[in-house]
Amino acid sequence: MTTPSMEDYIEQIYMLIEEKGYARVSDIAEALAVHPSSVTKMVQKLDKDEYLIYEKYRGLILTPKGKKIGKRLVYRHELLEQFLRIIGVDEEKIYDDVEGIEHHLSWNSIDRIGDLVQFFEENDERSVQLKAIQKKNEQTNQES
Ligand SMILES: [Mn+2]
Repeated sequence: MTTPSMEDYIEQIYMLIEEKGYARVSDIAEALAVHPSSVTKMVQKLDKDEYLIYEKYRGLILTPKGKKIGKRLVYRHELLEQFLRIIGVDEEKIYDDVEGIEHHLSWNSIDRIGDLVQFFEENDERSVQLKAIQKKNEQTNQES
């Protein structure tokens, strides 16, 4: 089992390796806004749990198990951003809201949200209808 904190690290490491080809302790620390010593500690735990292989002077690589979960965590983050965008959440709130909820939903909920995103993507008219409801509610709220 992974904890929310472990998930943040694996997600970030996966993204760094995708973008740059490697993930240094200093880059991870910067991305997560934590002290490098916290990164070293977590990386050692993730090594022990076989999510990655860490060698002090050679950097780290994800194991197949780490890669698999990393890929799912990045997918989950992106899906939730898409979901909040579709339902009309303000752009500047989306990232923080996803960070706040992503670790607390079951994969069952994630998959159902995936269905909903697909439901909206398959027919633009559905988004138009949702926007019409939101506009109506906005007007009602202003009146009361
Ligand atoms: Mn995230």
